[in-house]
Amino acid sequence: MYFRPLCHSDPVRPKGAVPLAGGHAIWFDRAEAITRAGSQGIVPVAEIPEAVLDRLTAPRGAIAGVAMDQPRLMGILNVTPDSFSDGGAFFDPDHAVARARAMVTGGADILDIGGESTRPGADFVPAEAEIARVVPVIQAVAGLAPVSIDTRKAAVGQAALSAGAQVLNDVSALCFDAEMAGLAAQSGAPICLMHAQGDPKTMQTDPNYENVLLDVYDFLAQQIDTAVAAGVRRDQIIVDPGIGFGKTLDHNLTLLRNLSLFHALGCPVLLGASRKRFIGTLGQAPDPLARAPGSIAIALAAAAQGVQILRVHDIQETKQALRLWRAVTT
Ligand code: HH2
Repeated sequence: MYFRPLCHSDPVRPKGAVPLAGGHAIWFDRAEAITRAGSQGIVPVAEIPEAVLDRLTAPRGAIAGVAMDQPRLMGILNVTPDSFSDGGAFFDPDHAVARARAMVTGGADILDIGGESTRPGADFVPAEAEIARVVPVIQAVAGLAPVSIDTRKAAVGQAALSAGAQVLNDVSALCFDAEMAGLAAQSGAPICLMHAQGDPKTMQTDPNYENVLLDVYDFLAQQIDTAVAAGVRRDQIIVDPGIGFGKTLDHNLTLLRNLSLFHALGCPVLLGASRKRFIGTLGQAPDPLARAPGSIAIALAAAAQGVQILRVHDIQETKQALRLWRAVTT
C-alpha cells in the first residue's frame, strides 16, 4: 500500500494535522491509499502505518548547507552547445559565470551546472569533454552558492567535486555509471537520484509503464536502497521523478498531480519541469524561451505539494512568484 498525503497550506489547521516533511507551510490530515489495483480511498493520518508517517513528517536534513524547510531554487546552468532551451547561450565560460552571478543575485540557492545535454535525442559527450566544459565554470562560481554537478559520469562528478561542487545530480540514478554510488559514499556529497526510462537518445520513442506513478516510486525506492548499501547516507539523498525523461504528456501530468506521494521516500524531492516540452504543448508556447509563465505555474503547484527543490531556468521570476505564494499561504 502507498500513501499520498493530501496537502494543504491553509493557515488554519484541523486537530490532528501533521506537517509535511517538517516544513513550515504544508500540512495534511488525510492521505490517499493506493495499490496497483487503484485508489483505495482516503484515510485519516491515524490509519497511516507509523513507519510511513514518520517518513512523511520528519524534517529533512540540510543539503549542502541549504535548509529543506521551504521550497528552494536550483538555478540551471547548461555549459553545452545543444541544450533544448539555452543551448550555446552559456557555452562560453565568461557568459556562464555571468549567468551564475545573475541567478544567485536573483535568488538561486544552488547552481546546477551541466556539460552534457540530456534532452531527448541528445548526443553522448565523452567524460573528458564534459570535464573541460564544466570545471572552469565551477571553479569560478563555487564561492557564490553551493554547486551541483549535473552528470551521469563518476569521473565528471569527481572532477567537479575537486573543483568545488558539493552536490551530485545523476539523471540516471546510478544506472549509467556503477562508480557513481561509490563516489557519493566516499565523498559524502549529497546525490540526486532521478528517474529516467531509457537513454536520452531514444527515451521518447515509446515510453510505457504498468503504472507510471508507482513504477517511478518503486524505482526510486530501489535506487535509494542501492545508494545506502554502497554507503551513502539516506539523509543525503534527493529524489526526482524525472519529468520528460521517457514520459508522455499523460505520464508527466500523472506524476505532477501526485508529487506528494514521493515524500513517503523520506528524502527531499526535486522537480525539474522548467521550460520542458509539455509546458510548450499545454501552454501553447512553441518557443522554450517563452515558457516561463507555464514553468512558474508548475513550480507553484509543486511547492503546494511540498517539493523542496525546484530546478528552474527563470530564477528571478520564480523567486518572485514563490515570495507571493508564501505571503498568502503562511
Ligand atoms: N532535467 C534536465 C537535466 N537535468 N536533473 C534533474 N535532477 N531533474 C531534471 O528534471 C533534469 C535534470 C533537462 O533539462 P535542461 O538541463 O534544461 O536541458 P538539457 O538536458 O538539454 O541540457
